This record gives sequence, C-alpha cells and structure tokens, in this order.
Amino acid sequence: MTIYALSTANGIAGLAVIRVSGHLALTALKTLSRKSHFEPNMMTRTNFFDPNTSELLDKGLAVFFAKPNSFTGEDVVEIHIHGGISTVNLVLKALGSIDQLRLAEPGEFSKRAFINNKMDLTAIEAMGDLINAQTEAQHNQALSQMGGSLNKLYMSWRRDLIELVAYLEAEIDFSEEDIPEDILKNTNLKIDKLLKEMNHHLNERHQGEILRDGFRVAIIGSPNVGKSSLLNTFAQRDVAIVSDQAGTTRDAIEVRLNVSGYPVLFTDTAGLRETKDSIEQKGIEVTHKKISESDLVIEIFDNPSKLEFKENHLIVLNKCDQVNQENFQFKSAINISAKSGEGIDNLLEVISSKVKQNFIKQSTTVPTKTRYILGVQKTVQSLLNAKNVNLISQTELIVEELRLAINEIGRLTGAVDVEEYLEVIFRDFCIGK
Ligand SMILES: Nc1nc2c(ncn2[C@@H]2O[C@H](COP(=O)(O)OP(=O)(O)OP(=O)(O)O)[C@@H](O)[C@H]2O)c(=O)[nH]1
Ligand SMILES: [Mg+2]
Repeated sequence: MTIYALSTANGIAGLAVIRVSGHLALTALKTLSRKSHFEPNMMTRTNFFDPNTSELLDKGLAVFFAKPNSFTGEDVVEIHIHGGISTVNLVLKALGSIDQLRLAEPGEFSKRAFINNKMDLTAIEAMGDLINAQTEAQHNQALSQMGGSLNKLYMSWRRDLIELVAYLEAEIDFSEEDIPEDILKNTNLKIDKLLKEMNHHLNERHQGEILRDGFRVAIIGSPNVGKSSLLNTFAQRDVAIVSDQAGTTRDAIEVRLNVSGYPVLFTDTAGLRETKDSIEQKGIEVTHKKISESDLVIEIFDNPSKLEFKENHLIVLNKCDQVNQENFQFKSAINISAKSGEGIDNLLEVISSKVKQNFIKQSTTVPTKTRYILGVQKTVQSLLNAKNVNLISQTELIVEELRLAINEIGRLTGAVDVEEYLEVIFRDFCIGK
C-alpha cells in the first residue's frame, strides 16, 4: 500500500508538507498536479487539483525521491502547500480518493525505513529523541545516535562475538582432542575485554537519565526561608504557593527548566523542621528522599547567623534585600533576593557550571533507552555464564552462551528478530514520522 500523511505539525502555519511513500507515490503526484514528469530530487513549482472535481486546491511545490534513495527506501513524494487546516484537509482528502492510497499509521514512514534497511533501530529511536529534544544537550546526543554512534558500538561487540564463536567452532570441529589451553586463554581474554566495555557502557546509564529527565536540583532549607519564592523566580511564574506561614509547602513541586542548554529539574520541598503535623511530617520525609535522589542540593538560609556549611550543598543566603550585608558572617554563601531578583543571575551561573561539569564527560554512546540497558545486562550475564563453564570439556556450552549474547546484542540494532519490539517502538511516534 502507498501511504500518505501530513508530516509537519497540525494547525495554522506558513507551510505544510504532506509525505507520500510507496509504489504509487509518483502516480499520486502526477494525478494531483496534472504534470506528466517530475525530475527526481528537484523541487518543482506546481498547482494541485482535486482529481474528482478538477478544482484548484493550492499552488505549491513538489519533490519526488526515487527508490531506494529516499527516507523510507520506497518512492517518496513531498507535497509542500500552504499551511492551514482547510488546505491541508482538502489535499489529504484528494490523496485519499486515489485508489490504493491510505493514511499512514503512527511511525509508519520510519518503520518502512527500518524494514528497507535505511536506518537501524537505534538510529530510528534517536530520531524520535531528536524530534522530542527540548535542550541543546538532548539534541546533540540524539543527533549523534541518529548518525550511528550506538549502532557502531553494538555492531562492533556483535562482530567480536561472532568471530569468537567461529573460532571456537572451528576448534570443536577439527580437533579430536580437548581444546588447547592457549585457545581457551585467548577466549577468556576476549570475553573479559567485552565485559569491561559493556560494564563501562552500563555505568554511563545515569548520564543518560540526567539527559532525559534533567539534572536534579533539590531546593531545601528551614520553613519560610524562601524556597518556593526561589522556585517561582527561576520559573518566572507562580508554580508554588508563597506565604509568610512556616510550613506552607508540603508536596515536592517540580519545574523543568533549560539552563544554558541543559535540562534541569528543580524541586521545591517542604521546609525541614521538627513538627507534630502528620501531613508536614510526610512532606519532610519526601524532602529527604529528594535530597538523596538529587544531583545538586541548594540549601537556603534567611539568617546569616544560622548559616551552616555542608559538603556538596550549594549554600544560599536569601532575603539580601532585608538584612544588612555588612553583618554577614560567611561571605562564601551566595547572596540573593528571591523577591527583588538580586543575585539570581549569579546563582544560575553557578548552577549552570555544576550542570556543565556533569555533561562535559558525556559520551555519545550513553544507553538512552531501558531496552538498551536490559539487552546489554542480558549479554553481560551470558558472557559471565560462558566464563563459568568448564572450559576444557564443555566448549559447546560456551558457544551456546555466546550465541545468546550475539542474539541479544543483535536485537538492539534490529539485526535479528525484533518483531515484538517494533510495535512498542513505533507506537510512540506520531503520524507522519
Ligand atoms: N524580603 C524578602 N522576603 C522574601 C524573600 N524571599 C521570600 N520572602 C518572603 O518569605 C516568606 C516565605 O517565603 P516562601 O517562599 O513561602 O518560603 P518557603 O521556604 O517556601 O517556606 P515553606 O514552604 O513554608 O517551607 C514569604 O512571605 C516571602 O514573601 C526575599 O528575597 N526577600
Ligand atoms: Mg514553600
């Protein structure tokens, strides 16, 4: 079947692009444009008509990509028309009236690209990440993985394992006696090298989480010091209730912000103090949990005489509009006023440099999906099993475990049976992608 869909966002816009893919794509374009020839890869100005009423629908541009040199690997046509609900709907309706054309399902263009070997699964998933990226760091990571950085890593492991199996199998087939000692030693060395690389990869998962979910900053301190006020100042809107009553905030309130191109998740928490109020106690429990989960803790004080320095906490003295700065005992606290905005830029800069330190080491092959982490963990398990079998007498068992490992890694890129994954992966895509 030839499929079509609006590939740009729905709604009012200057332009809209409708994509058509399949063996009838060019026929569909010719039908709508009443032109008999389109040069591949060349943008052509054309009118678009309703094939049933001959009515002019829009004037625009069209481009034809001949298979296999297209996004999906099939014949593809892009129809560029004016954006806007009515024009788009009329052209979609006109396409739908052509025999054997149907509206694409979510992610169907990408699925066809995968089936036709235009992209492996890691690249397709990275393309989804690219579309959803909200910060520069997420964008860069996605772009690199779309370019094949993860695919290259996984494929190199798979190739090493396949070579190892071939090597062992040759030995099993040809030697009448037990496998020579040096071959087994060599096998173990190779397995150890792979295990080291895979464990290193798994250790990078936290970086992937930070990139996806944001660098987590917990804002803590005693009641009334101005935690919620600071969150509101960062967010530039009222996300948390501010009042002069101690114990205002009970639930943790989260705001995701872009700090110098990095995703940062700020959490405002319940003020820490002894209390008999059971709801507030629960809030304080949550605060402790947030502290343990965070990548950075900002501890706020509003009284210079109470300042206390703790390792790994960023100490902030709030309400500097109120207190006489000359009296500060500790100059090393960051002085701000959540109310007047004084010192906020400086504080953001300090946070930004902490976030950057975290991302500087960021590798482009971070396992960005749970699927990758689980697959590599299973591979590691198979390799550990392979190492544990009795090497001399049970070489077949080693080969068996290595085969499991090869299969597991192959599923990550889509090199082997992945039917069960496909639906899950493409389900998250929108129509037209
Ligand atoms: N003068 C001055 N007042 C501030 C400043 N920041 C906050 N306040 C006031 O301090 C009081 C407490 O502010 P909140 O932001 O609710 O404090 P909190 O730490 O979230 O308090 P709890 O949620 O109760 O723990 C409010 O009356 C704010 O208006 C500041 O920079 N200067
Ligand atoms: Mg509060």
